[in-house]
Amino acid sequence: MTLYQPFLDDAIAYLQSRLELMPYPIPSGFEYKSAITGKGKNQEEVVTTSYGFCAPKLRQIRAAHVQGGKSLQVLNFVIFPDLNYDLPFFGADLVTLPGGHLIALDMQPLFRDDPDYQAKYSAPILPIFESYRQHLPWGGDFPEEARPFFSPAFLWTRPKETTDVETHVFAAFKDYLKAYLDFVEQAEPVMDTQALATIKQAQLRYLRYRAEKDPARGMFKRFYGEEWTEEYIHGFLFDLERKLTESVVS
Ligand code: DBV
Repeated sequence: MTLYQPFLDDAIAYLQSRLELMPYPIPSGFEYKSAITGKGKNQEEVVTTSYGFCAPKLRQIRAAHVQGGKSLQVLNFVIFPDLNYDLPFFGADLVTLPGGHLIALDMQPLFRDDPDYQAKYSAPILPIFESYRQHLPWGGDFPEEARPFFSPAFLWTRPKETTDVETHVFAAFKDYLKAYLDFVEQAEPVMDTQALATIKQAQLRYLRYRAEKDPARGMFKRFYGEEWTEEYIHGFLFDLERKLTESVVS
């Protein structure tokens, strides 16, 4: 059992208990990818597995799980709502590298600075956020340009101890996911043409930023090569632009 496997198992079981999950297609060759890294005694197999679902109101629920031994474990888990809902994105970036743990957990807003939007989708999360602050303090250095994509309830932390990940981070992950599904349950479709156009622009802004700045790009290129990596990023991890071009989503 690796560090983030329980997170993944719990999340999928929980989603299944509350939503009508259906499979989301994963391009062939991307469900499972393995490579050997390092030399001699330091050789290690790095395996990346992908998971994809959709559900009513949710265009894509997807996870990438990287397992490369004790000091390389990553779970990146994102939920992209349908374009006719004003729902935020659920975003979890759970990263363990030789340098330590790095945790990002948030309901990433479509409209960061809109007070009504904040009242609807950030304020209800603040009590959860506050309840973890003592054990999971602010993680410090953070790319300034990423700020517009995170809410005031952004849990960003670098736990020193693995037990903090197994306990507090796991609990926070479950609380955030539950709160997200509560939002989903309550969400009503947006009908207004102007509002729909604004949502689409916000989704594309987010998606382009994430695809362009994906912090895992370097790692994936080293393990699996450039071609595989770019196809994985644009064809699966952040695929909205492709899907719009194929006009599968309107
Ligand atoms: N991050 C991803 C995906 C990953 C992934 C799809 C599948 O978006 C992993 C894998 N994140 C990952 C790895 C690192 C980070 C770091 C491997 C370490 C990179 C390294 O140190 O080499 C939140 N993730 C980070 C960082 C941030 C985030 C802020 C620190 C990197 C830095 O300082 O530049 N999540 C990340 C982010 C957004 C988000 C920037 C933007 C909207 O949702």
